[in-house]
Amino acid sequence: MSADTEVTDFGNRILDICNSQELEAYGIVDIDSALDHPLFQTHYRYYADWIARGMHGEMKYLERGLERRGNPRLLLPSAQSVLTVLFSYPRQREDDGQSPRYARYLVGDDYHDRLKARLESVARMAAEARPGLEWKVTVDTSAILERTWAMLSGLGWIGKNSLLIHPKLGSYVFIASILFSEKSRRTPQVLADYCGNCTRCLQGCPTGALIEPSVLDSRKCIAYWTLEMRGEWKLDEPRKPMKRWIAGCDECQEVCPFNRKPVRDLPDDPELKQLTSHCVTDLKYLENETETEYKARVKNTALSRVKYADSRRNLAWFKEDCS
Ligand code: B12
Repeated sequence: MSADTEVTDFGNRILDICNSQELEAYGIVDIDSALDHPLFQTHYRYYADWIARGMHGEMKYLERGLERRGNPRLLLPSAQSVLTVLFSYPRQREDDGQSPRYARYLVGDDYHDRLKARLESVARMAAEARPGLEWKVTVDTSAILERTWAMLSGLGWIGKNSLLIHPKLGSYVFIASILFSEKSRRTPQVLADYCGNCTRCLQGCPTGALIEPSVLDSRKCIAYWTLEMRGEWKLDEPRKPMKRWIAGCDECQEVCPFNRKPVRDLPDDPELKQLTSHCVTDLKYLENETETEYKARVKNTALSRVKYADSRRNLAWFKEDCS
């Protein structure tokens, strides 16, 4: 077998593995061709500018990761290709119009652990036939432009809500990736942008955080306030009402036409109840909850990122808005 055929086979082999694992949407692209692509260059410049304008607020780790975002080889020096996989997630429990609300991505066990395990098994299968293959799985926390890589792999476009929208799955998807030390011989495939004239997300954001199409100022974003900001309110502008969100926010996704149709079988009620049991909406319970009880409730879920003191603060904001 020539070296070329072997290289070509690697891309196919990965896609076959993803198919056999029944992954919903995936794509692979070679790093060299992606780094040279105008889309990558534009996105990287956009990222640097966004940081320079302070739109990351207190998320200092986004500043530190600037250089690595421009070159995945700073994460894995031997990297030649990037596989990106999308995982859709189900709805939250029905909103009763008065209780505190949690974002959808919090449903179930912590997605970082779940998706990492799934992609590690993909990588191990790939390595079986290729001794010496090096790989690195990234889910959310690595300094990599996840949405840009998803876009370069033909998985969707960046919507005006700044999220990756897959034409069938919509935007309620997690993005995870694997860097591989072999080439896939696949060049960037970029889908057209189907947002068109629609501006529902821009209008739907209660706090005006989407300051231009696709440009999110975190400092105005409810998800940032409730998940990432530590301690008391410290921005110059007064806080705007938060539409009862106490952990994350889905307003700019709820209004998106691409999220209208459920894209996968929704768990039946008992299953959904169990998957959302940590997203407690009972105000009386929340008001009296101790730190020990809170820690036990959020353990192994993505909600554990919100520390007890900040969860109390979020609840106080909810009560302020609803009084
Ligand atoms: C920091 C962060 C946040 C911040 C900032 C959000 C943001 N829009 O950047 C905060 C805390 C606000 C946040 C909120 C949420 N997040 Co978040 N977050 C991240 C994280 C860790 C980094 C994102 C980042 O680099 N932002 C920096 C800015 C500059 O990126 P950007 O605006 O998207 O711009 C990039 C491209 O889109 C493109 N681009 C975008 N707009 C434009 C415009 C122009 C003119 C140009 C040229 C280029 C361009 O260039 C940039 C470089 O890639 C990623 C994981 C990762 N490693 O990437 C998850 C991630 C983006 N978050 C995710 C999720 C689920 C959410 C929430 C939905 C959670 C919730 N329900 O509360 C909200 C959504 C809010 C929103 N509308 O963005 C998912 C999004 C999945 C998807 N479909 O896209 C990700 C990918 C995590 C994951 N692995 O699944 N998040």
